[in-house]
Amino acid sequence: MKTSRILTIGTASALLLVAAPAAAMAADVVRSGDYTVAAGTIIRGDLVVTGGTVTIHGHVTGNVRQSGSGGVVVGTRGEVDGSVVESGSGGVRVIGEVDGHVSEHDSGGVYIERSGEVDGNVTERDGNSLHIHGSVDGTARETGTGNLAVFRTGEVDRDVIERDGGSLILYRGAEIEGAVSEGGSGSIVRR
Ligand SMILES: [Ca+2]
Ligand SMILES: [Ca+2]
Ligand SMILES: [Ca+2]
Repeated sequence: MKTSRILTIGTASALLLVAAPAAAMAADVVRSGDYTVAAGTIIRGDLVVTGGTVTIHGHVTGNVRQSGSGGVVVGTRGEVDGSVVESGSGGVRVIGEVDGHVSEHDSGGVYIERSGEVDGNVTERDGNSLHIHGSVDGTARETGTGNLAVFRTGEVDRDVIERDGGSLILYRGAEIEGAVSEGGSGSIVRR
């Protein structure tokens, strides 16, 4: 900028348009193998990836569905407006934002990191565990062999439910606004 004048809202909007990402994709995107949504990229619609890990540093306006080997990583600046559904081997790691639900099936786990935000429910099934260091606005549920742990920075606005093998582990400082429920062979452990 050569001038130091204060930008009007109109001018600022125009600049944002000029700076809009070059790689904006209109249709749903279907890929096989590892796939990365780069920072600044917007996928307008759903992203479907089979047989590879999908890493999101940009923005997906629809749902993200991953199947087969590989998992899903929503990076620090990654945004998913819809839900994330993962199956097959591999898990889900949320460091950025998911506006919908997170649903994991089969052998992997789910890790909501400290900066991670999920507006919907988080469900982890079958093998492995659900670890919450960040915020979940809906219900957190783990079924199958693993544990459900809410760490000291973790926040869950609705219920926390653990079933089957494994325990429900609640660290001091964890904030849970709903009910806490443990079923199956484990127990509620407070640390
Ligand atoms: Ca998978
Ligand atoms: Ca699992
Ligand atoms: Ca369990």
